Amino acid sequence: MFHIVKPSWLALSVALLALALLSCEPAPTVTPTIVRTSTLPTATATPTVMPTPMSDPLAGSTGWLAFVTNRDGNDEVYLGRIGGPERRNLTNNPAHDSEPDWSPDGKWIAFASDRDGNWEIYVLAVPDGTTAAGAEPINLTHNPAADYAPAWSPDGKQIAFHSNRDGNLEIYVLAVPGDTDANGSDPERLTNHPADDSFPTWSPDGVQIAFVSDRDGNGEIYAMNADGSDPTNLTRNPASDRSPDWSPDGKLILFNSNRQGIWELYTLEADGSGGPRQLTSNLVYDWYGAWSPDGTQIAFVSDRDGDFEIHIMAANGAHPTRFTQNDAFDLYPAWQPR
Ligand SMILES: [Ca+2]
Ligand SMILES: [Ca+2]
Ligand SMILES: [Ca+2]
Ligand SMILES: [Ca+2]
Repeated sequence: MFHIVKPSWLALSVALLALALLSCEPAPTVTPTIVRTSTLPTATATPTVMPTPMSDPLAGSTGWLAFVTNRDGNDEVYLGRIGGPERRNLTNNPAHDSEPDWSPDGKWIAFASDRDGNWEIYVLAVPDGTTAAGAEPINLTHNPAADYAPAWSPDGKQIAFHSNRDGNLEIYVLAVPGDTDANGSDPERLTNHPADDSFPTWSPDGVQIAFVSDRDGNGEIYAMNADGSDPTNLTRNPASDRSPDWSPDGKLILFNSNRQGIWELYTLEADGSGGPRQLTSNLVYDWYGAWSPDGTQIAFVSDRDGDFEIHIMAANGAHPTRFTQNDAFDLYPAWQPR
C-alpha cells in the first residue's frame, strides 16, 4: 500500500502497473489510473450473473449522476443526465477533482480537489442539478495532508472523509458550516489505528459509518457507530474488500472485492449475517458501485469494453448498460438524491 498526495501521472502509471502485475489493489488516496496489462483480457463482455429478462434499466430514469472523468485532460467532476445525453463539467479546473458525493437535499456536491497543492474537501452549490455560472467551490478543510473521499451524512449536517493528517489514513467528520460560517470546523477523528482506514459511507439512519480498514492486513469492510465506537469487521476475507456504499434501505452494503481473483461487485448484509452475494462475474474490473436513491439500480465502473466506463445495472446485477462511452477514464459514480 502506498499513498501519493500529489500524483505525477508518469510515476502513478508506473506504480500502478507494478500493482496490477502483482495482482494488488488500488491505492485509496489517488485516482486509480489503471495501466492495462496483457494478463487482463479486453472486451470480453461476458454476461453477468442472473441475466433475468427486464427492460432497459435506464428507461424512464431521471436525475443526474455525478462522476469523475479525465476526458478534458485532467480529472473533473461531471454531471450526466440519466437517460439523456447531457454531460456537464462542474469543476473545470486544471487540478485533480474527484470523489463526488451529493448532499441529501441534492443542492450541493462535495468533492476532493488538490487545487491548492494538496487534497482538500470542497462543496459546490448545484441548486438545479447544475451549478450557476461563476459559482466557486468552498474549501472545508485547510490542512496540508490529503483529505479525500467525502461522504455527506443523511441529515446533511456533517461530512465524513479520510485523511492522513495524523500520519496514516483515518476517518474524520466535519460539521457542514452554515451560510455565515464558510470556513468549516475542526474535523473530529473517528478512527484511531496505525493501519489505514478510508472511504466512509453512512448508514441511511445516520447511526453507523462503514469504511475500508487495512488493520487486518488486507482490505476489509468495517462498520462503526457514527461516534467512532465499536468498529466491526463485516467481511473477514483474506482478499481485498473495498469501496463500500450503504443501500438506501439500510440492509445491504455494496462493495468490491478481488476474492475471485479479479475485482467484482458484491453485497453483504449490513448486520454481518450471511455470506456476500456476487453481482458481477467476468474477467474484467467491476468496482466503485453506487446505489440509486430507490435502491433498484447500481451505477458502477467497469472496463468490460476496454477502458473504464460508468455502467448502470439492476440491483441484482442484471442488464448492465453503459452510461459513458469514450476513451477516457470515467470513475466514482454518485447518484443524485430524490
Ligand atoms: Ca480538474
Ligand atoms: Ca489537505
Ligand atoms: Ca488508521
Ligand atoms: Ca478482506
